[in-house]
Amino acid sequence: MISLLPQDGEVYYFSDFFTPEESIHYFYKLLHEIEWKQEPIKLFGKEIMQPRLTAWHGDTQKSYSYSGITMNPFPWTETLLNIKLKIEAVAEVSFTSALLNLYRDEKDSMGWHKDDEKELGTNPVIGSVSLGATRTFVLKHIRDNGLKTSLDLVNGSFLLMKGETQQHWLHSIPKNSTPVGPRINLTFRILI
Ligand SMILES: O=C(O)CCC(=O)C(=O)O
Ligand SMILES: [Mn+2]
Repeated sequence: MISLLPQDGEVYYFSDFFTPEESIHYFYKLLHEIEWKQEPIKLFGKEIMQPRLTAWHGDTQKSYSYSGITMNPFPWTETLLNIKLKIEAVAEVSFTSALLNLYRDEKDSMGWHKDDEKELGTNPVIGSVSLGATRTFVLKHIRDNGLKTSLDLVNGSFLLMKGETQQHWLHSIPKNSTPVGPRINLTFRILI
């Protein structure tokens, strides 16, 4: 496997991880069975609504703080457990929870951040599944100005971030310049 990052972390991309049939099935299953909500976040002391819908599922009763909000997990669904089993075989870890994101259209996005909450420990392994519309994922190095890489996350793909990635790189899903349909992203994590 070849990392997409030149230094300071490891990112691996599997474009055809799920078949198109599986991906469409999972997409509609999750679209309907998940209680999607638009949650507020604190930005520079002000509460604003997140530019996407989210949900938090996992096998722990511990709550999790994310971008200034605390999320209480819903239990795993059968769909999420099936997906989790399949990615764990490649990631070689056991995930304890997942943050679910629904980008309704091209205007929904996720700003620059690292997944470095203390509940994730040092050098977390993060497994990210993409279903539905293709969106661009951008990574930029924190110190090395201009060190940037981007890739299109397609339907049925799996992205694995590990090593020191969350210490040295920020990532984001920018708004899309052209109209796109909905996309579901699942980021599996390990809460310690
Ligand atoms: O939608 C994506 O691919 C990224 C999601 C993400 O970075 C996150 O949930 O922390
Ligand atoms: Mn993230």
